[in-house]
Amino acid sequence: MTTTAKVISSVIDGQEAVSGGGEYVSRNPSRLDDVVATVTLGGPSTLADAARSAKRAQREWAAVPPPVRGRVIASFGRLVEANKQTLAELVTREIGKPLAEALGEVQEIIDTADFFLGEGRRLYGQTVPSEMPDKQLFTFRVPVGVAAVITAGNFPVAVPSWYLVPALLCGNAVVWKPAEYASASARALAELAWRAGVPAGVLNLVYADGENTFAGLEQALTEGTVNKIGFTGSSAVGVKVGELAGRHLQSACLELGGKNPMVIAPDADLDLAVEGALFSGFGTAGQRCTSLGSVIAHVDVHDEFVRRLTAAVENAVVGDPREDVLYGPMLDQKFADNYERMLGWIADHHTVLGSTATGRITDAAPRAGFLGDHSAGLFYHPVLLDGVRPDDQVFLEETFGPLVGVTTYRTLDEALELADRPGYGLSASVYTTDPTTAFRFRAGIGAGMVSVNNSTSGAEAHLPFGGNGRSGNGSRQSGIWVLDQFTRWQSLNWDFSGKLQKAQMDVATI
Ligand code: UN1
Repeated sequence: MTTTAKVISSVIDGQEAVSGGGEYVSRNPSRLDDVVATVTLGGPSTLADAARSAKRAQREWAAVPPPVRGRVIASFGRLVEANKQTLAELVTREIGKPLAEALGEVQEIIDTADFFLGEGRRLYGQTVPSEMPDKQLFTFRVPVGVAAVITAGNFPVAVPSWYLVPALLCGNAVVWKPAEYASASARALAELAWRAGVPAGVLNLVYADGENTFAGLEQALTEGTVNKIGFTGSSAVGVKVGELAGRHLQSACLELGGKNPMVIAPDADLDLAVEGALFSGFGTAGQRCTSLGSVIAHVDVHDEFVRRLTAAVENAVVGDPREDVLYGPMLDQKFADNYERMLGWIADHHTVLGSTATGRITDAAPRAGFLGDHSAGLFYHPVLLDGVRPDDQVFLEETFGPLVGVTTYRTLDEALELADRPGYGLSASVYTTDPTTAFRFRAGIGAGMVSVNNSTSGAEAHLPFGGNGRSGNGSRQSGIWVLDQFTRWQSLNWDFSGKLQKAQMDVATI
C-alpha cells in the first residue's frame, strides 16, 4: 500500500505557521496504517495570532463591494465543482464516509455557494419612517468583524462551508479551526477558497488541539480580535464555548448534538419508515448531529415495525466506504472509544436485534455481508435495541454511533413528551398518513427541524439549520437566516431639517 501523507500546518496570512502544540497524525479510519496527513499543531497563542492577522485583513475585505465578494463566492463554488470527485475521495479516505455521501457533501458546498453568490447583491437594509419631519431612518447590515469558526469532522467540508461562505460574503475575516482528524480535507477546502480569490489574511486555517484552541480563543477574545464564534460539535464542548463567549460579551452560533426522535404513528407507511430509520439511524455510522436517536413507535405497529427494521439491519451492507455500503468506519479512534463506552449503556432489559454482536467487527465477531477488510479499520456492528425505557441513559443521551433504541407510546401527547424528554431539540420526524397528526406533531415538538414522512437527517442547505436546548442556543445556520449571525444591524438617523429635532420630546403632530 502506498501512502501520500503530507506534512501540513496552520496557515496564517498565507504563511505556513509553525508549531508549538505537537503533532497529530490523521489516519484513514478504514485502514489505520494509511496516514492521510501529518499535522503540525499550533500552540496556545496560534489562534490569537491568526485572529490578529484576520483583523488586519478584514477592513480591506469589508470595503470590497458585496456583489464583488459574491463573485469570489461564485468562483469558489465553480472550483469546488471542478474538484468534486477529488475532494469527495479525500473526505472518504480521511473520515470514512461512503463515497456517495461524500459526493453529496461536496455538492452541499456548491449549493451553499450558489445560494449566497446572489446574496452579495441583496444584502438589503431598510428605509424606516421617522417620527419627525425632514428626517429619514435607515438600517444597514454590517460585518461582525472576525469570526472564529470551530468545526467537527463528520461533515469536514460542507458544515464549515455553511459558516465560511456567508461569513466571507458578508465581509468578515475568518479563523477556521477544523477537527484534527479532518485536517487534510480542511486544507483542501481552504486552498480552493484562496484560489477563488479569498485574500490570504481573510481566511486563516489553524490546527490546534482542544486545550490550545481554548487558550488561543480566550486570548483573542481578551484582545478583542474575535467578534463571533461559530461552533459545531458536542453539547459538552458547546457549553464551554458558550461560557467563554458570554464572559467576553460575544455571541456564539452553537450547533451541537441531538437525540433525534422518529415517531411511528399507527397509520404510518411502515416500509417507508423502515427505510428512513435505517438511513438516519445507521447511515454515516450514526455520526451526524441529525442521526436518528430513538424510534418511538405506537404500540399497535411496534412489533411489525421492529420485525421489518430488524430484517433491514440484518441485510445492511457495512464496510469499505469506497464501495456501495450503508456505512463505513467510525470517524477516528477517539469516536470509536467514546462509542464503546456508550455501548456499556445496554442493559439486561434491552433486546439486541439486527446483529449477533454489539461492538467492533472482528474475526471473533464477524459480520455477514461486510465488504472489504474489517481487520484494519474502526468498523462497528449496527445495534438495534428494543425495550428501551424513557429513563435509560441510551434513551436520554446522544450515542454518535450505529445504535438505535426503540420504545413505545399510546397517545400523540405521550409521543411528544417522549420525543422532547432528552432535552435536545435538533431534528424530529413523524411517519403518518394523517395530516392532523403531522400538523399536531409539528406544532407540539421542541425541535428546530421537523420532518414528516422523511428521516431525521438530510436537511437541505437553504432552510434554517439548528436546534434548541442541548442542541444549541437557538442560532440558525443556512439560508438567509444565517445572515443574522455574520452581520449586525446598524441604524442611521439622517436629519435634513436644519434644526435640532429631539426624539421623545418633540414628536410632530398634525
Ligand atoms: C451535522 O451532522 O453536523 O442534515 C450536520 C443533515 C446534513 C448535515 C448534518 N445535511 O443530515
